[in-house]
Amino acid sequence: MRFQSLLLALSPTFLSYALAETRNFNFNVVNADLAPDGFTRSTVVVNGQFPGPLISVNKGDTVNVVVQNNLTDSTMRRSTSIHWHGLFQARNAYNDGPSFVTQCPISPEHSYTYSLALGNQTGTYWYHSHLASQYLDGLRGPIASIDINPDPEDPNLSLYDVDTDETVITLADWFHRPAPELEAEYKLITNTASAEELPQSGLINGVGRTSTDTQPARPVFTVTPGKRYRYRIINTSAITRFDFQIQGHNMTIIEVDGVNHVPLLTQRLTIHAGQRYSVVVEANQTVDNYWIRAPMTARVVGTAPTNWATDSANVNAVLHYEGAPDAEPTTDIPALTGTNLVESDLVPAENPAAPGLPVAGGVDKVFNLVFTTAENNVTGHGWRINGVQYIPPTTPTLLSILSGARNSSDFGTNENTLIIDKGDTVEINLTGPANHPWHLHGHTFSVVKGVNTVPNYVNPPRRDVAATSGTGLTIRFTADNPGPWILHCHIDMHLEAGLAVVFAEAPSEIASGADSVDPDDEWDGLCPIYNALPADMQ
Ligand SMILES: *[C@@H]1O[C@H](CO)[C@@H](O)[C@H](O)[C@H]1NC(C)=O
Ligand SMILES: *[C@@H]1O[C@H](CO)[C@@H](O)[C@H](O)[C@H]1NC(C)=O
Ligand SMILES: *[C@@H]1O[C@H](CO)[C@@H](O)[C@H](O)[C@H]1NC(C)=O
Ligand SMILES: *[C@@H]1O[C@H](CO)[C@@H](O)[C@H](O)[C@H]1NC(C)=O
Ligand SMILES: *[C@@H]1O[C@H](CO)[C@@H](O)[C@H](O)[C@H]1NC(C)=O
Ligand SMILES: *[C@@H]1O[C@H](CO)[C@@H](O)[C@H](O)[C@H]1NC(C)=O
Ligand SMILES: *[C@@H]1O[C@H](CO)[C@@H](O)[C@H](O)[C@H]1NC(C)=O
Ligand SMILES: *[C@@H]1O[C@H](CO)[C@@H](O)[C@H](O)[C@H]1NC(C)=O
Ligand SMILES: *[C@@H]1O[C@H](CO)[C@@H](O)[C@H](O)[C@H]1NC(C)=O
Ligand SMILES: [Cu+2]
Repeated sequence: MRFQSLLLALSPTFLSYALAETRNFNFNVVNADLAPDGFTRSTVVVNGQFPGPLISVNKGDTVNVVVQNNLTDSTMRRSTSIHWHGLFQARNAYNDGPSFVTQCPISPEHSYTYSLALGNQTGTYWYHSHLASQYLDGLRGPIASIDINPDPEDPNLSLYDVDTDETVITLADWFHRPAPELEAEYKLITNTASAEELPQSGLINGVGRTSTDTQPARPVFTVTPGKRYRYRIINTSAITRFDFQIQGHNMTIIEVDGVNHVPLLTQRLTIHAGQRYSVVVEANQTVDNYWIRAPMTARVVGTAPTNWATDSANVNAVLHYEGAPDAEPTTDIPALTGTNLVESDLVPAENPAAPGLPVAGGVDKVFNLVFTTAENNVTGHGWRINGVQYIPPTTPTLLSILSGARNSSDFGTNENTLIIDKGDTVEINLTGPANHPWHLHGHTFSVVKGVNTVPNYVNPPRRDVAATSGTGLTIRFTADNPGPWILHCHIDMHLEAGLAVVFAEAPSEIASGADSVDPDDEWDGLCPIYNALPADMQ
């Protein structure tokens, strides 16, 4: 239930203190045989379930997640690390999660506790493995600050009535073969066409179908006529994007990657890997059952490898009105109709301007990053940024900084590490093929130029994942969060094949002073334990 009237009667300041608490979660990372689309395979999952458990929290909470690594299946990675996608992690970069950027992986039969202070962040986030391509094997799940304690300062609280665990919608692509096998195949030097490894199915809240296997019941989202629902849609995919539409209903977008945006009505939307949208849907149509559709599209080039079996349009759920028959809609699944969301129409609710001056390059630092494919006989088929393929170091970037690294030249060439100073306004121009979704850790950024051809410095969308259009992508942010933050393509195979740079943001401030990052003893122990492992346990 909602406590809206009570909450609005209290002062926001009092509330943020009154509601903030410490919440503890136990994540047992295990191998489990699951069949989310009817086909049984061994997986890497939290507490035996896919998607992983919802972390339901309030503004201001501190979240402790004890990750126990109980992985045993040697066809997949045995170690692990978890990234908390979208959390800023101020002074807490050591708990951000990407292996070899901010930590060494958690070894089998060991545990590590991630302590996450949410600060003033609200909205919708997710977590996933950030070791090699392990999240394809299942380690992904949602985080949301929701219902029992809605953010009392949410400017759009009055726009919706229902926001619960049941209104979180995770979309995922699902693979039938283990990630290491897919990764090796993708990187083969003979894969000169850069052909993608493609999923076998798309899942909505962990349920999907393939045309060949048994057909699990479709997920059902039940609504009470007259109520307005805040659905939090999370694209946890590793490669595919989804087009999302609810038959007979429009959606009003109010949140984009944790940032409140001015309400925008849309008939459907495209959501890229890593992105989130909160939409309000009003259950004001004839009592009936309606199709929720999320057909997948993969950014495929070349000839797909032999495992291509995607039934890409068979990603459907049911919007069920109370009072309607307990059945699927009687109509055929309709084609997508109406107008799609145009990302550049989104306007942040607060302080919408991009940092810096409203002219190209009107910032303290400009990075022009050109990305291309390239092959060599050592690392195989890969991706390069300005000619460099990112290959993770054995010493995590954070540890190098704490040990004295300050300049780009203090890092290996393949670490592709770029320095920014505290307080810098930063512009990044990414030039390369379309539909690569770029994610920056530690920040949200202004999408100055995405699908729009004329840069918008006045009120561009603000988020933490944005895809390149045919004309590249220009983003801006302010360096107000010292830490090593990776910027990478969220198509997981591309990241593994080198499509990343790391920003060492304010390295001196990371090492000492009021903004410093001080890892605990448990973190200090991760590298020695991991480095002592035989290769098949890593
Ligand atoms: C994980 O391993 C720990 C330590 O060996 C054990 O105590 C625990 O029961 C295991 N949990 C699961 C879910 O396997
Ligand atoms: C949240 O806190 C961060 C870090 O202190 C600050 O930069 C940001 O402006 C705050 N945002 C809001 C909406 O208060
Ligand atoms: C929702 O929030 C936006 C941004 O603050 C504001 O412009 C709009 O008026 C709000 N709508 C309602 C119905 O409160
Ligand atoms: C998820 O992201 C992938 C990769 O960008 C994209 O192809 C897919 O359409 C996204 N899903 C949705 C529902 O937008
Ligand atoms: C959805 O929006 C479109 C465009 O504004 C409008 O024509 C249509 O009637 C709306 N549909 C519903 C069910 O509100
Ligand atoms: C249903 O709700 C939508 C979105 O709030 C609104 O645009 C539409 O006019 C409503 N339709 C009816 C029949 O009330
Ligand atoms: C960065 O991108 C903007 C917008 O596309 C462009 O106008 C500008 O020339 C680029 N900056 C540099 C230094 O190339
Ligand atoms: C890889 O090695 C083969 C055989 O030595 C050579 O013909 C080929 O040019 C090499 N390819 C690259 C990309 O270096
Ligand atoms: C970093 O490089 C700059 C310019 O090359 C140099 O002045 C500075 O001393 C270097 N700092 C360190 C810590 O090596
Ligand atoms: Cu990519």
